Amino acid sequence: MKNTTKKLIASCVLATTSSAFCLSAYSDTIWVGWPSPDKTDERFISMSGTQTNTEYNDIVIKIGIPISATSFDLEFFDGDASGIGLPGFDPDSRYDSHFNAAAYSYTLYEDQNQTGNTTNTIQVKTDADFVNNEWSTFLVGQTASHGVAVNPGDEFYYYRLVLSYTGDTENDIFLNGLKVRVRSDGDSLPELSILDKISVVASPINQFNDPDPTTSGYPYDGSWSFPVRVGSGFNAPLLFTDIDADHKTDNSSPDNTNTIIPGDPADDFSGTASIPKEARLISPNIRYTIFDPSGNLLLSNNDPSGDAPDEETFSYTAAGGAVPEGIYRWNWIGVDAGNTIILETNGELLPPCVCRY
Ligand SMILES: [Ca+2]
Ligand SMILES: [Ca+2]
Ligand SMILES: [Ca+2]
Ligand SMILES: [Ca+2]
Repeated sequence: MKNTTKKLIASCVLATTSSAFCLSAYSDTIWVGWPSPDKTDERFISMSGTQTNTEYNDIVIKIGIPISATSFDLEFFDGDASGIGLPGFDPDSRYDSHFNAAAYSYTLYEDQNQTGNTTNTIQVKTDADFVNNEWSTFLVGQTASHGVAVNPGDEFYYYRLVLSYTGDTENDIFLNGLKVRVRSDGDSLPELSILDKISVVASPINQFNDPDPTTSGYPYDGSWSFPVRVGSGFNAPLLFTDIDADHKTDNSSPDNTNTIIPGDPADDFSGTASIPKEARLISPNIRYTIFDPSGNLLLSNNDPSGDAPDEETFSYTAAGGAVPEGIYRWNWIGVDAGNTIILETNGELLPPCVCRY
């Protein structure tokens, strides 16, 4: 796709008469979120389909709750999908753009063995269970252990969260922005990482209500920095695939197998006599760099993918054939506000924001 314009805590108690403080089962109030636990940074997971010039994928998030924890909380920001279409028109809606769209299903499974099983469902909710433009509860005080034996060496209780659109992904008009965050008790932090593909976007999603770069104090600067974790004994090569970056010319690709599909609308669209310049342009032209765990530059790509279904892949194998373990960095700049990009890697895509609340 697509830029979006063209289409449409802890429990708190009053301690004294003059102040309040929070008492919690948790040793701290640190939330780990994807893409962040910050409701003000204007960055989102996006779920959308063919009618918004993008590619639909279920979003699958691996959740690790430390073995030392006894319970955890899981929340969604703007898990609703109130949208701007009819029926269900909501003039105050944020971060959703819909027209007669169906429901979203959000399901948490036990997945200790990381097999993708769907036999042990922990919780199911839909977009109707969540509020607009705020955090709300998916689970609170959930027992960390889920009744399944952990494997030798496991440091976490593993869960899998699957976000799905239940309607026609080819023909329905829908774009749902949301965030996910988790916290647990004990001394170790929980983890969130992406399995399969992830689509991200910065506001505006709802062009009538969402902040954009012309808004005072708008925080998004067009950059995303994704950590990609590679474990020991990784089977080479390490793959980085981007889809729907909407590069304006799309003349090349890292794998030299490029099909030229220019962005529509293009990132850094500079306007024509009849079509004004995009209000959401963030310079420069969309691009990315990739660094290895030692900080060495592996690739500088100034011409990522064009419009969906265009996709491009960079394949990395170090000298000698192995892929060293550690945290790689996939750094994007110039990603216009409202431009959805889809990312996929066979490493573990960790949250781009390391800020914690
Ligand atoms: Ca909303
Ligand atoms: Ca939403
Ligand atoms: Ca740009
Ligand atoms: Ca796009």
